[in-house]
Amino acid sequence: KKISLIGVPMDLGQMRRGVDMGPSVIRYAGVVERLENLGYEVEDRGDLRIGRPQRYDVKDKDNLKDLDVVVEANQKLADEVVDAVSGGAFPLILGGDHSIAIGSLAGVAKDRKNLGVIWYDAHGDLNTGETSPSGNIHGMPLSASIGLGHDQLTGIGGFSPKVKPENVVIIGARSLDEGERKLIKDKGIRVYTMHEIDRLGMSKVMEEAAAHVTNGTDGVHLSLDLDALDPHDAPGVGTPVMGGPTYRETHLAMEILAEKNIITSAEFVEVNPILDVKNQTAEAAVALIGSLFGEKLL
Ligand code: DIR
Ligand code: MN
Ligand code: MN
Ligand code: MN
Repeated sequence: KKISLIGVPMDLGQMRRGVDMGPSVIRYAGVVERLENLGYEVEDRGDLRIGRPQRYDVKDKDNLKDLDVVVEANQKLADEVVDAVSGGAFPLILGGDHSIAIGSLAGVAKDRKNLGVIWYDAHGDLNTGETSPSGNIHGMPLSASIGLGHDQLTGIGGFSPKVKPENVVIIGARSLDEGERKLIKDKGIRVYTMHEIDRLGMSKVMEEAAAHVTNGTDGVHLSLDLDALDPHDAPGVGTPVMGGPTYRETHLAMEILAEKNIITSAEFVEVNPILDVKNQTAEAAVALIGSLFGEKLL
């Protein structure tokens, strides 16, 4: 089984510089060796070349920061994912900030018309330029992928939407903006907030989530924002929120996905080594990737 690794050194979707080093530190933490030890053939496609704005964090009239460079990077990523998939590989994308999910999903959804998505995140990433309090595009990739927001974002890959709202599950949410809450209700998006995780336990949540995203779908993409984890376990992220699932609970989530063998593409995003403690967050990402790909102690 072949895995294509794609690095996306992009930090323009949010305000904390440094998340562009994510792919590098995740490699440093040993992702290739970890996967090879599990028997996978790993093709490291290296990092995409990402543009730079003349000045950072400049919002356009639609409340979108660095839109042009973000769009260009995502188009490149979509093409790279299509190329990896055409060679029969599992695309594993390393961020970069979460705005890159737009390109990942554009690439993957090209031949999966009913893609399921697991969005493991402290946030909903369901803003648009109209609802966003920040103008940061990393708070918008899920809405863009269901066809909402600026047409340069929804149009990446040349088609829209990439995903149907009924095929999406958000897990770990504990920070949602007003417009995101409204959208979740209007579109009937399944969300397991920390309340449900506390009440049901991660095991039950993952059973239900897996059933939901495989119902009538032809593949499942896992989009894992490291800020989903409790900041105690993943301090190296730009927008930490207290009270998240632990390292252990997140391992369990990955192990359940591995057991069910339903994930067909994945990305790990928002690792920022500048904000981290001894590369702990990249180390966590690599350990979680191990579990997702079937690593077991015995
Ligand atoms: C916030 C933060 N909802 C925004 N979003 C983050 O700016 O739209 N997403 N941090 O990962
Ligand atoms: Mn987040
Ligand atoms: Mn996110
Ligand atoms: Mn984020």
